[in-house]
Parts: sequence; structure tokens; C-alpha cells
Amino acid sequence: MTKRWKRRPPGSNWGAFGDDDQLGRLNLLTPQKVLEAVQEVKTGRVFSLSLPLDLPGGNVLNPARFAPHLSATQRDGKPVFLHSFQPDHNTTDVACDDRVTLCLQYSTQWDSLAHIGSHFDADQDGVAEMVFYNGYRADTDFMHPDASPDGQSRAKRLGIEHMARHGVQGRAVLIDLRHHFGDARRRIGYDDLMRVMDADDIALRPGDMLCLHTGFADLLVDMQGKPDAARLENACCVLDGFDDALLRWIDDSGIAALIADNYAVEHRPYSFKGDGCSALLPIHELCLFKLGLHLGELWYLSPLARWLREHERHAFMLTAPPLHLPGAVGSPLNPIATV
Ligand code: UVW
Repeated sequence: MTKRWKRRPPGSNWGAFGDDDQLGRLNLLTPQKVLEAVQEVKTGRVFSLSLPLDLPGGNVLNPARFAPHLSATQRDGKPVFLHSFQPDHNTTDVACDDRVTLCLQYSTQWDSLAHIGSHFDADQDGVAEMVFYNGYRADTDFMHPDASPDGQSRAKRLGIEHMARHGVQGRAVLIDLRHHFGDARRRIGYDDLMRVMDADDIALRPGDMLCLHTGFADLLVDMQGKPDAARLENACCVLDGFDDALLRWIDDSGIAALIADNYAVEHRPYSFKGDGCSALLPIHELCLFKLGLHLGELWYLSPLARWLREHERHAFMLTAPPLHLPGAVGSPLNPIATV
């Protein structure tokens, strides 16, 4: 396939991993990185980094996303739940069988590279089109629900299945912003991040996955499914997407994935910058659209952060595959840290 663009966005790496690449920076998760991760396993202890998927609870964080709805499958019009297969024939089996309606980005999640694109003139015809990482286009590479006979939507390219097939395992590093800045809302720019990394003597290597601990998911756990919107809007660290030095650092650091325990990694809602057309979510734009860098959100990092600090460590092995659900633009997951 020849490349899909004539002009790539400034600061993007389109083409760096091949014209047809759909993995982006996950290409940096090589067998070598898995071996490096294994070196970080000293005790064999594991941490589950997922919230229960019915948290945050309600839909105050995002009005379009609802808590999962579980129900039983049906057989002959009856729920298969506490179901006796053949009550008249002296069989002993009792069965439960269920299904779920699940907003894939409701709780602990990966954003695939199909999650956020941009209006950008990649084909240089003078008109901005909807385009995604590596030049994949809305008109040919996505199925809009209005254009599908049964109302389904689908990313025909860049869906979460590429991440699932590659597998997600490697060395990860946790930066404990909560320890340094507490639970009040603070926009973290390059200077803050460098100060914390210096203070905690954190060295990142190319191909590492970076986890930012802010304490936000811990607050959600404390709120027990009844999130306090006013409190959460002003809670915990978020990255400052309008700090150009921070954006440059994210690129230069060579990280393979960027993960946080807060709602969107970066601060939101933003107001427009006021100097022309710009992205509302600049870190999403940089990572998903320009660099092919997957974002993890609402991970539950607090117990791991505590343990790492107690043991004067910051690196661990991370195993974090998404669901293998072809065409999905995001996925819940149960990431595992091994220390
Ligand atoms: C949006 O809400 C657009 O995305 P995310 O969940 O990645 O912040």
C-alpha cells in the first residue's frame, strides 16, 4: 500500500512504523522489552490495576457513558438463570448464563488509535477531511452507524483488535504525582513532571509504558458508585495539554503507552485556546492522532503506587491486553502489574 497522506500533521510520526501501520508506539513493545520487564520481577507479587467495571457509577463523568447492564440470556423465552436444564428428567444441572451492555470506555480502559482523529487536510486538496493516525480516513476506514443496515458502528482500521493481537506486555514505570501534589486539581506541565522525576530518581527507557498515579480512581472507589461531580472536577493532577514543552517531552521520551488513573489523562473540559482552530484535547490529539500512542484511563494505581514507594521502586512488569473485540474503538481491561 502506498502512503495515505501527502502532508502529515506537524509533530507527527506517520510512516515511521510503515505506511500501513496500525499499532503506533506499541511497535516498541518488543521481545527485548518483555525481557527487560522480567528483570523487574523480584517478588512475584501481582496487583490488579482495574476498577470494578461498574465504577465510577452513574454518568456524571461522561453523560454518554452508562454503567454496565447485566442480564440473563434467554432460551425458549425464559431467562437462563438459576435454570434447570430438564427438570422433568431428573437432571441435576443448574445453569446461569449472562450478557452485558457495556460502554467500553466507562471504567478502566484503553483508548485505541480509532478513538480520536482530527479535521486535517492530509491529501492536500485544500479541504480538511476527518483523518486518523497514519492517514486512515473516516470515509473509507470507518463504518458510521447511519450508513450500516443494522445501526452498527465499527473502526475498519485502527480498532482495538490490533492491540489485542500484538499483546501488551513490557516494562512500565509509575510516576507518583499524588505523593507530591496531593488530591487538589493541578495541571501538570513539563516543569512539575521533571521535578517529580528528579526527586524520585526516575529513569524512563524508550519503549517503557508510563503510568501516572494521581489518586483520582482511589477517590472514585471511596465514593462507592455515587460520584460527587463537583469534588471530582477539582480533584487530582491532570496533564496540561497546552504546555508545549510537555507535549515535546511525551514524544521525545519514546514511551510505548501513556496511562493514568484519572478520567482523561489530561485536564478537561478545556476552553478553546483562542488563537485559531485547535484541539480541545491536545494530549489525545498528540498521542492518538499524531504519534500512535495508546492512552489508558481510569486505571486503579493506588495500591501499586503505595507498594512501590514503600519498596523504593518505580519499575515493574505490566501485562495489559484489551478485549479482542474487532472494530471497537476502546476496551475495558484488567491490567496486571508484577513486581
Ligand atoms: C473522550 O471523552 C472524548 O474521551 P476519553 O474517555 O478518552 O477522555
